[in-house]
Amino acid sequence: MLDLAVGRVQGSQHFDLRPMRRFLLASALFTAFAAHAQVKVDDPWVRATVAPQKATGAFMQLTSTKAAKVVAASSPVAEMVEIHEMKMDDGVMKMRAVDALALPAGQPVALKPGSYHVMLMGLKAPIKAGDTVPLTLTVEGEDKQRTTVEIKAEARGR
Ligand SMILES: [Cu+2]
Repeated sequence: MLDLAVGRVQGSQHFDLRPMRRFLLASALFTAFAAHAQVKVDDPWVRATVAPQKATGAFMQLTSTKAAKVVAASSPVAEMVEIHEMKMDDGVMKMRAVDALALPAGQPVALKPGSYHVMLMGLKAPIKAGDTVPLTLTVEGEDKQRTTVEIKAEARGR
């Protein structure tokens, strides 16, 4: 994204803009990109499944440059995708869907087995170890601006 912005600013020099206009264009682009939270995704993976299992979890570590939250998730391999939380409740491990997953600025948030995860439900086919599973997360910043994060998660055996 940043490379694209730099390319566009350099490309504008072909139009022979006066220096002031060129400066304004560069500032406008910088502001546009700075307004969005940038989210880094580390080690995304999905637990492989065997038929007739219709659901599985996706795990990763997310670090956002600015305070933001994950408000939605989707994947072409599943009919429904939710953000889930696992918690002990009366000695029983239970999971439930959450509306949003908070990403504090600069702090890594782990989605891992036994904790937060992306739940893939209504799988269209079993997910084999080694498969690549595309996931899209929708992230909302404090300014309510939404961006999407495209992820390629590797399927791993249990
Ligand atoms: Cu779940």
